[in-house]
Amino acid sequence: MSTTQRIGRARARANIALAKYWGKADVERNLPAVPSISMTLDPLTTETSVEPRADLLRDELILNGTPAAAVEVARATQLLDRVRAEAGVHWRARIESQNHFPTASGLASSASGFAALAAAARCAAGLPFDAAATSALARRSSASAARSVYGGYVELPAGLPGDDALAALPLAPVEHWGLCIVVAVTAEGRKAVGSTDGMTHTKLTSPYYDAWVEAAPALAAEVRAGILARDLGQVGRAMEQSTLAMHACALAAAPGLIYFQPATLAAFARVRALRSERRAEVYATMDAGPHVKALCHAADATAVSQALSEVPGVLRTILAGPGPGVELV
Ligand code: 2P0
Repeated sequence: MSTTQRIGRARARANIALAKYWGKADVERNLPAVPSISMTLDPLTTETSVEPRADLLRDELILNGTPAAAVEVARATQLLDRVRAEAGVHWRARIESQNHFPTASGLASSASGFAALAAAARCAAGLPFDAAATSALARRSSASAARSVYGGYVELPAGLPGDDALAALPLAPVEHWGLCIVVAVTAEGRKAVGSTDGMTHTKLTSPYYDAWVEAAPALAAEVRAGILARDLGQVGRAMEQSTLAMHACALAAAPGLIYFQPATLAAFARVRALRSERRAEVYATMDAGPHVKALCHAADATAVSQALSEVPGVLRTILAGPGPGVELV
């Protein structure tokens, strides 16, 4: 291997969906059945390097300093195979990926992880930076990762079966609106049912799946319009409805998927109480896990964090503003 072989390095951030993705239009190509809209989070970063190596027979993946499980290596290899095919290269790589998340934040790292890996792998293969191609590549591995390629407020449209170029689109930059998300962490450890399995199970068994897929575009349109108008009430009401409709659909699967813990509902209730008591304009969302994410103006974030910290079962809170998209470093 020549000594000029480049190492690709990239940094990407986690994101939280304000309009939820749940369900696939095409499992093979990992195309979402509904549009989703997210905010990229500033402090929650993943840094990944891809080092092409002539001496390796297969790819290696070091996650947070430890060799990754075979299933995780296989997902990384699938992504690298697409990059190698496009660039016409045949090396194997040593991948190192480090999450700089607050300790045990309880937040998924697949979005920031695959966005960083996609950018780093394309760079290592000598492909020019191309945000749409990076987003489409990341989306194949984890649809929410397509959104982390862009900063600020981001939309991933629903996919039509077979549309392998589907990528996220930037909706508004970081400077557009300084909202804050307060994450109320309610449990340690990994969730019981992963998102991919949860979506498949829901589609196969929930009588509400078709209703969710039908309702989701209008909710995403409300979130989009609210972001563009900087109207927190419009975004927040649609976000809560999107959250609860997604969970209602999953709860009605057989057997039902319950991502809530008692503290989840207690924190959700506290958010609504803060609103009804006019102490803060704040709205809540939950993903495929027990944590509650509260969306508010930056000026209210400290008060919201304090109120959520007092809820029994809330272990800690993390404050996050909008952050930039993927960066080559
Ligand atoms: C979201 N979630 O929009 C939704 C809300 C979870 C609940 O995107 O199967 O890990 O890898 O494409 O990206 C989690 O889904 O799923 C997710 P795959 P991913 O943020």
